[in-house]
Amino acid sequence: MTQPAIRYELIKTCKQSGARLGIVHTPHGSFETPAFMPVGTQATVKTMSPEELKEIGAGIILSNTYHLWLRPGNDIVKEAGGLHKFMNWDRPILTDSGGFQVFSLSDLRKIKEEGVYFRNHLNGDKLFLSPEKSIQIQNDLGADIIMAFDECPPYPATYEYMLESVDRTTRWAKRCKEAHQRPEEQGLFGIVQGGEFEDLRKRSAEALVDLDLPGYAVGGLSVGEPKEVMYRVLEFTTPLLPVNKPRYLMGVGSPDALIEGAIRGIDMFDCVLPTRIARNGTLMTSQGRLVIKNAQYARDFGPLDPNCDCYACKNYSRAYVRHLIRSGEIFGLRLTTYHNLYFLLRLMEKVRQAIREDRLLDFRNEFFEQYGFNKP
Ligand code: PRF
Ligand code: ZN
Repeated sequence: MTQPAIRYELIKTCKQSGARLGIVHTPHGSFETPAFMPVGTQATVKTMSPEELKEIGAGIILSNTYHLWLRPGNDIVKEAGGLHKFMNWDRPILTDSGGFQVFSLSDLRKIKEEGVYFRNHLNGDKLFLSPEKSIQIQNDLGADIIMAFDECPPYPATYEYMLESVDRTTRWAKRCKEAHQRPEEQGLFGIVQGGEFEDLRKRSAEALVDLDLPGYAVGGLSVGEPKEVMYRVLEFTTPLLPVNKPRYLMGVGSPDALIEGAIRGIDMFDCVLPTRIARNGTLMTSQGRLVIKNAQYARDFGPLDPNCDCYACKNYSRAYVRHLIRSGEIFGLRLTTYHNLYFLLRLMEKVRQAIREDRLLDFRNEFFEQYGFNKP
């Protein structure tokens, strides 16, 4: 009897909120949940070495099927011995299926039952991606967790369109499961769609749960809807998912949404937000967002965040980092990225500690007070 690639261990549920403390076990080791996954689209988390990612406590990172398929090509990554060896990262990796990237990066796309026809966003070539093709690429890349090929419709979408789309995504998920060649080494997660519609989320979740996949994602959120809509969808969607499997909220990474997602039973998150805003000079700090280019920091010789003990905050001032970012210096991008990821990974540690102590709602209220958010 072979072991499944992915196993979720539920440690405890927060008595105050219902949030879950757990451990996800993978062929490349385990990570604690709720977890934030830094995004390494091109097999690198921009500006960060794998050693630095380990130093700040990243337990798992995400990469993208679509980008690595186009460049350098999944055949080359496979020849290198897989994504872990190729990029020198020996902890867990999750790859997104390419569905979402096709929808966000490529215009002129045509969705058909067999898959999606579109143009390469780099050179305009005609391309086709299908459930079978996405899984074959993800089998070549060799991540610990791979994602079903889904459609992420825009917000808002009509009920009629969403119904058609949800059923297609379900049929695609079945094809993904059938195409998957390495279920003992890679866990295939299903993606629940259905937009803001409760009955469609239920229809999607029930059909995917029937496939008995090792984990489930909630997709189609953080696509422009108000935060309150996202929270409400999570409230009626996570109870539809198995308690003994991890739940992943795709593309969400703002501090408030990470906490609210954990409160609603989410275990995994990913987002380019911390790394992307870092590169345009926006810092996530204990007092809220800070735009380092602003003139008010020109003579501020204090740390980026007075409540942070990361490498950047311990050694460099706001005035210096402001200068680096304004001058387009690469070291500035490294420092702001390092700090933002450190900030979010520490936040997730605090969330896990608060669950351990049955006080996640209290923690949410204290954090929002400091960060300057309004409670939903
Ligand atoms: N599907 C996939 N990837 C995603 C999403 C989705 O719905 C989202 C939605 N925020 C982010 N990334 N496959
Ligand atoms: Zn810092």
